[in-house]
Amino acid sequence: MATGNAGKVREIRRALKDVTLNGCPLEIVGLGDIPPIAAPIERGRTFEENAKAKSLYYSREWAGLTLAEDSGLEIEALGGAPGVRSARFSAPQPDDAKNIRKALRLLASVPMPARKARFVCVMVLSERGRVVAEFRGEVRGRIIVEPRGENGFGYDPIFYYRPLGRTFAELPAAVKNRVSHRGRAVAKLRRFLEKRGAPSGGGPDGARPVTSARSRRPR
Ligand code: ITT
Repeated sequence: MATGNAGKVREIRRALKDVTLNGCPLEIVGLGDIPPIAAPIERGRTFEENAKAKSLYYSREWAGLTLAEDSGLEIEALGGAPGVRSARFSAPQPDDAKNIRKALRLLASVPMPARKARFVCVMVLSERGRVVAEFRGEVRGRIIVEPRGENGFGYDPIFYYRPLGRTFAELPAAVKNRVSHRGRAVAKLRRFLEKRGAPSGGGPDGARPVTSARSRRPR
């Protein structure tokens, strides 16, 4: 997994823990588990661009399958911000608590019905400099006025998920995984890996097919 975010690795490991490829268990390693590789700068304007750039970059350094994901929170009243800037919203020295405080400050005068938001996750699976497949997941919620809950990471304490009447930080990991943007994307990835590992092969179910232009080896 081409990510330095331990929260992402934890959630994806958990979601894929019983998947096998041709009868072999998957071993999932994050960037923290291997010798350091200099990180690429995220310059993309969309989650898709960033996920693809990260995936291709690291897949040239790694012999196995490489999964990168770009994710973030889009708040309607802020014109979709923080979006692709979610991790660095409170730059120059961003962290989760400062990002949350900034979002709440900007929303201070916005009434609850207008505090609509969605989490988005785009995953790109690559192998040796070629994109293999892409998966997208989204989940809608509201931004509450004060953080609640201790689980998860990032903006989870202020993201209220109405169907369960809790913030994501108030949900056990397994429950968040079932409904979250990442959980939805990873369910598609899971189906793809299960088919890819099957003896007869077969096309991905729920994966956006990779066209010849997309799968061309980047220069
Ligand atoms: P990598 O690029 O190394 O994967 P990152 O944390 O910088 O790690 P992103 O650029 O994709 O990753 O930024 C994602 C940010 O969006 C993350 O740091 C959180 O602030 C927010 N985010 C994404 N998924 C989230 C989730 O499930 N719960 C809460 N916040 C989330």
